[in-house]
Amino acid sequence: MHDATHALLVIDMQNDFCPGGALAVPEGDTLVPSINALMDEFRAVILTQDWHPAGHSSFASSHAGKAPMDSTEMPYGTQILWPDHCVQGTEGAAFAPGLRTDADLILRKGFNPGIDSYSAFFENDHQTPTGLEGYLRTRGIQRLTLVGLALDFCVNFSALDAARLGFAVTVRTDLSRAIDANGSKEAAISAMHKAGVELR
Ligand code: VGL
Ligand code: ZN
Repeated sequence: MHDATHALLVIDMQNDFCPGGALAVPEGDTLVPSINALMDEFRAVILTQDWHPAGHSSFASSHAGKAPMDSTEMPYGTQILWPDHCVQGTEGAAFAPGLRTDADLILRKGFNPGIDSYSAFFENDHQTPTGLEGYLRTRGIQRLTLVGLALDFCVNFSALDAARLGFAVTVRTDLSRAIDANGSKEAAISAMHKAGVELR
């Protein structure tokens, strides 16, 4: 059992990121039993949920002439355009079947129509906070273990922000899977490594 300063952050284990979902990550669903078991080892467990309004600006369908996996320039930088996914209240946004949801906190992100939020800490402008940092600090949490989906997007951005904020960060790559668009998996692993994230 880890002590109370060490939290488990379970990123975006939702139907749309599992096989059969709108933005399926290969083998995403296979992580559920091991993540459930890992929750027993932590006194603090936080789940995140990608939670977009219909017509969100990260959806290709919101941009004339664009297809999923195209990019567009947003005021905050380049944005990959995704298939419609994790629309608030839909089955696709629900947690993967069997995932334990007896967590301390369920943090939703990506709800602002004009900006995406891969990270559990900041939206994609790297400035607008989600509030998670304050939640963790006021609970005295200093170390984080991250698992979930997707390794090269939401896990990666969350881990990089957490490391930058001064948390000690471990990513369990065995309990995460990547979308792997255009080499994004290797790029994410090297970025996390460079940032001092422990990868195991
Ligand atoms: C994610 C792409 C778009 C993720 C969320 O959870 O990694 N990726 N929205
Ligand atoms: Zn999303």
